[in-house]
Amino acid sequence: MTTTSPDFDAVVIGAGFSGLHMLKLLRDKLGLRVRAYEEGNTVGGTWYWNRYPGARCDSDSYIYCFTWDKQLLQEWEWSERYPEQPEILRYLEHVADRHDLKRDIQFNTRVTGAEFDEEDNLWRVHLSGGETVTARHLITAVGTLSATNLPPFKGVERFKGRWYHTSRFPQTGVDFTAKRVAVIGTGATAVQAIPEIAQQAKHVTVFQRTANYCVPARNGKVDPELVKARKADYDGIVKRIRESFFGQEHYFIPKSVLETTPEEREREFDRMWDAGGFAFWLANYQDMFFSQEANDLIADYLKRKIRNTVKDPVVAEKLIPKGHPYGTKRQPLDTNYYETFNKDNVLLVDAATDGGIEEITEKGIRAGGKDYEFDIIVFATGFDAMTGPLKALNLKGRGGRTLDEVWADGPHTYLGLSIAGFPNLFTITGPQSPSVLTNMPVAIEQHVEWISDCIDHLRNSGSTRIEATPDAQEQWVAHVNEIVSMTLMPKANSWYMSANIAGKPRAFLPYLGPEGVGGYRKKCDEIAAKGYEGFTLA
Ligand code: N01
Repeated sequence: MTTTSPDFDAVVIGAGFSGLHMLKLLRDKLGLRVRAYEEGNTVGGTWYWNRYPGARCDSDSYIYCFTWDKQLLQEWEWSERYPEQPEILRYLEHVADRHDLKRDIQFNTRVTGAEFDEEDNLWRVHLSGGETVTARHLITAVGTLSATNLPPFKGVERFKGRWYHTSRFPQTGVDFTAKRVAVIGTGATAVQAIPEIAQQAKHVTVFQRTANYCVPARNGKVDPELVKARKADYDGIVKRIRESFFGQEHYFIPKSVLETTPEEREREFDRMWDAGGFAFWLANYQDMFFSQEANDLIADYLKRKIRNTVKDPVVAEKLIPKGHPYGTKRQPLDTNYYETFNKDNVLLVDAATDGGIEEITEKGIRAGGKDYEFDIIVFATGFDAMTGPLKALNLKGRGGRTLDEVWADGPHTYLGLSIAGFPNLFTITGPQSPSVLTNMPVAIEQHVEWISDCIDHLRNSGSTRIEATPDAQEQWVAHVNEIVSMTLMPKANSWYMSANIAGKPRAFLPYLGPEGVGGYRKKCDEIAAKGYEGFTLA
């Protein structure tokens, strides 16, 4: 083994929330030589790419931000409870400028491949410009929902109008005025976009494959007194969200819904419904995710809400989810979603009752044997979640093994941040970590801090290599799967279960630990304290 000095101590891939924070810690805290590569022309990641109408965060803004810049927590003023994409992008630009991060980020540069050099213990990283750089550590900050899923609909190339995927909207926006628009999909993205598009367009047709349970976001200005109180309590807030289950100030009702009277639970449901946001999903009765009977009671309330809101009973029935328990798919937050289907210019085409999409034609879409004509088609068809962005990097670990090979039956990771056979690689919010089941910045900060501490430890102990052991990894995979099998989550054909992509092996992608991201943090800290148990250091 030689000890060739790499170009960089670390290469970070991506300049969204996670890449910016990783760069900051490694460069400014550890004093390392770090370079970040970013495909976009500026920082932002998810918030750079997702520019569709209505794009905004679904977590409350006071906790959807970095907590490591305490002064910025005091200074920054969010305009709303759930700010829109441009505002979040402005925030990330501000963070990058304030900490002078851009000088170490190379924009408009995609990582096209990387292989681990076993001789020199470093990664050779290939860039879209043709350059190759070397780094001791390779850290992926590529996001969890960044590999666009454009299903292989027959005939897309024939369509004479314009089409867009929500995750790749043009920077100049799209003018829907006087246009006949199709939206394919009814996930969290479509639920945000459809009401906005319907306000502009001449006509909107929504193609629904699976109906979703939506709850109101209740966006708006936040009471200045509450803003003030939160700013005064940030130390407490940060401690609470870090130790919490979901990285939010939401806590389950410590009771079975089956033990409540109809009046009592109706009161609680109304309270959560009125509060808006994720309360209904993440602060409901504790057996909601475990007992079908409990779940049915909660789902019934939401079904009533849909029937009460949507005027046409036939449309309402189409919008009522049939095949999966409530909460087992990501909760979409809505602003006038159900109300939008009361508009004269909105039509719902439901795969189950009207027939699914057969093909894209020159003039529009054929579904259920019927032709629909459009000027614009919007694909709100989601992502190849979690494993997709990592596989797209074309990484080669020891022996030239690829992620396609080692993940042929679904992801295998240790703690969701390391992969056996891929030394010196860290995956921020990787598969089998809490990631998407939390308020993302909380999960990101936990991973970034842990990785930074780990690299510091390696440096101090003179190690040039760290790798998860296959045993520790397989125990982690078994643990992830055991926990989720105790819940109702596997009953849904969700992207959490890898079920949204044809041919993707069915596997639960995130980690739903018994104590959520708070418990996971403790577990990761214990592993570090035991000298990085489950890893080999050399
Ligand atoms: O994607 P999705 P998304 N034919 O996969 C349908 C996050 N997010 O972009 O349910 C017909 O949820 C698909 O149907 P089905 C959030 O974590 C965050 O909406 O698979 N339809 C579904 O209706 C979210 O969960 C925020 O049967 C097809 C839709 O397309 C994640 O991003 C805001 C199809 C895709 O829904 C992804 O949400 C928005 C096909 N072949 C989103 N393929 C924030 O708060 C797919 N569909 C920051």
